[in-house]
Amino acid sequence: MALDFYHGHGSPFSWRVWLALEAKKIPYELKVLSFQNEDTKKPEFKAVNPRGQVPTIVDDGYALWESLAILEYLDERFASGAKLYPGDAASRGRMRRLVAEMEAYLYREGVSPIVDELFWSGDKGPNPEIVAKARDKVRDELEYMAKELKGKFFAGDSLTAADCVMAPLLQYCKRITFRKPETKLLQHIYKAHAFLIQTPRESTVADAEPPSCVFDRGLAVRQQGCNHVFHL
Ligand SMILES: N[C@@H](CCC(=O)N[C@@H](CS)C(=O)NCC(=O)O)C(=O)O
Repeated sequence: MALDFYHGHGSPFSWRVWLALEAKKIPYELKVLSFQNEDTKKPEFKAVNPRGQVPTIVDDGYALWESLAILEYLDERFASGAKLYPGDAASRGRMRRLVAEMEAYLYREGVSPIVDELFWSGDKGPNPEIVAKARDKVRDELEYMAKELKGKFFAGDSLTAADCVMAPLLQYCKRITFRKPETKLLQHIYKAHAFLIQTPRESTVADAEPPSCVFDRGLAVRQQGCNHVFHL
């Protein structure tokens, strides 16, 4: 039975899981929730996930949320497709380290403060010092992570958990730069990851969806998912 995947467009956390489902070739039913309509706060969804957040999966009646927990679950539960945490204990330890570093430093100290300041600071407006510091952090972390690439992806030629976490963050940087060109976040990232070479630069709609390169099941899924684009 296909598992249910609750997704919201533009959510980098939700993308992680979408990429993983595709890379692992797991059958799933895409359930797109609209942030604008506050679908995530509706009682029927909170009955599934009391936090009211995407991503959430339901696998044969078992509900799970938190993107990183879901990635590990999918990898253990399904042998098909890409191995998200490949290799021996040391390799898997490295994978968990990369994911933890991306979450703690690239996202929490870099991308997130930029988004908070530039898009959610309301009447008081963005604090330029916070934005500048966070921008430097994004630059430093991307330089650090670029050194961790082993070929096309973080563990060679096949997509892993670290790639599922990195790609949406890079796309997020693209969307920030499209809306706020003065951040110039893009200039740091084009060499950083294989996904960026394979996604169009211009379209904000395309940039709010997962990259097409892992979608070997065709356009249907992507089109189904195109109804509500999350505008940063
Ligand atoms: N730590 C969570 C974060 C999930 C999260 O923050 N999801 C946001 C979207 S980016 C959400 O669903 N927010 C609900 C809402 O805004 O209504 C994870 O890794 O899955």
